[in-house]
Amino acid sequence: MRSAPLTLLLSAFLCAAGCSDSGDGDGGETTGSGGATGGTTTSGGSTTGSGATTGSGGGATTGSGGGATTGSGDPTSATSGATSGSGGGATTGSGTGGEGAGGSDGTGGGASARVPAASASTLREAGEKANPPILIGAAISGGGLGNNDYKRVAAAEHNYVTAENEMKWDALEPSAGNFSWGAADNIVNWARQNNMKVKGHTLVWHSQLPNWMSSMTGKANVEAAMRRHITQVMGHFKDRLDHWDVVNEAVQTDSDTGVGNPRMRPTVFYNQIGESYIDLAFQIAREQDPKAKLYYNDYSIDARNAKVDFVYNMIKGMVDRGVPIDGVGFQMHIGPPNNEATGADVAANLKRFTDLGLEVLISEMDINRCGGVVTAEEQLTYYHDIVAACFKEPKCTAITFWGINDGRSWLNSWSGALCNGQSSQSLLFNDQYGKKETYNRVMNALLGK
Ligand code: 9MR
Repeated sequence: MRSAPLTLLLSAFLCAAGCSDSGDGDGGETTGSGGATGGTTTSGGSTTGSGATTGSGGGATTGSGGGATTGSGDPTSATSGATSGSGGGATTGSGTGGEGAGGSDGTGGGASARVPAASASTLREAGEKANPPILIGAAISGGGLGNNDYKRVAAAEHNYVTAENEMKWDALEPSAGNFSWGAADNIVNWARQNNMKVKGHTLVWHSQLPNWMSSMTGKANVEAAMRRHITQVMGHFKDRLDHWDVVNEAVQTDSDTGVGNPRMRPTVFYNQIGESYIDLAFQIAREQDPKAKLYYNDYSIDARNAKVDFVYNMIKGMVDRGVPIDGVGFQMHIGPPNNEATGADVAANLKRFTDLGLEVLISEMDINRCGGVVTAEEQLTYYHDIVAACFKEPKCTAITFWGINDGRSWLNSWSGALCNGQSSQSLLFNDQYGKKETYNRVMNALLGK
């Protein structure tokens, strides 16, 4: 693992993970905005919240899921009845696929190891035939869905979708109390037509937060606005989504590589409510859906560093207090501007969190080649070993890649990623939607090779 150059550290510090979306000219994609210091998106609206509901915390406990079933091994069907309770989980399996024990979005129950499929012709098939199954996801953009090749590859290879930008606060509630569902509905409906499960991303985050919200003052106002947003958004998608990133990137360090002075990020939520905003967000989400999987999601908690230690203590505190959290998403943005992690690093980190009784997910994986920080050979090794680390852990329930093809990667156009307009070469498919060697390494890992 190489250390990040000073320029990288500086630029990373100035812009927390993710500032811009490259797209490739199809239009229709949200441009990024906002960084660690708060959103810069334009939107009107009042600065005070309104329309709050009252209510008390949910307080549901976590529960280890699992429990699904025999049958097709299709995670989208296996998940539907298996969100709570314990148990489930195969300890062995034939590896021929289709047995489906354990449930794809359960934690694998008592499974001690995941058994790979004997063969598969797509990533999705490899995930569905594994025992227990594992969801194979991609970040999907509205612009991408305007391209037939993109749609074909996305649906053939994945069974899990995260909207890249369309379900963020600025997209869904651009002005106070006024919600805009169209772009998000398009992605969710397309996913469901293709038997893909969707994870809502993301309910509470400092970035891509409209100005009316990021500039709000007063604890009661911010609590009320947060409650309204979570309630309305989860309510709108209630019959279609039961996975949610509830709080995203609540912790920061001096470098976006996860090194130096870990601390709570000073967002409008933290500044006005205090650290308890995180518990509150999960409690509100649990009130909306007693069965949904509720996740905390963050970047640069993949390597062994100060940030993951801090996040571990934060999450352990939540579990100890009975806060209704089901799992933790490791974004897995490897290379500039974020951390570099080996398979062994990732395995060790996943284990710490599963030992708390939680699921873990790889939630936004890409490996950036820009700036010469990660070599071609290192990238292939990381792709294989990191995916294998998740696959081998039955409580690692999903692996999502942050995009489909290199040309559309968010990394290409963000200065912190050192690409200067060049391709980040960070994903599994090239610009003609052909499979790259990175794809082969991921497939090998999913087949236990
Ligand atoms: O890929 C997203 C990009 O198009 C946006 O401009 C950017 C804005 O912050 O957000 C990107 O996605 C981020 C995700 O929502 C949260 N984790 C970091 C991701 C990459 O920046």
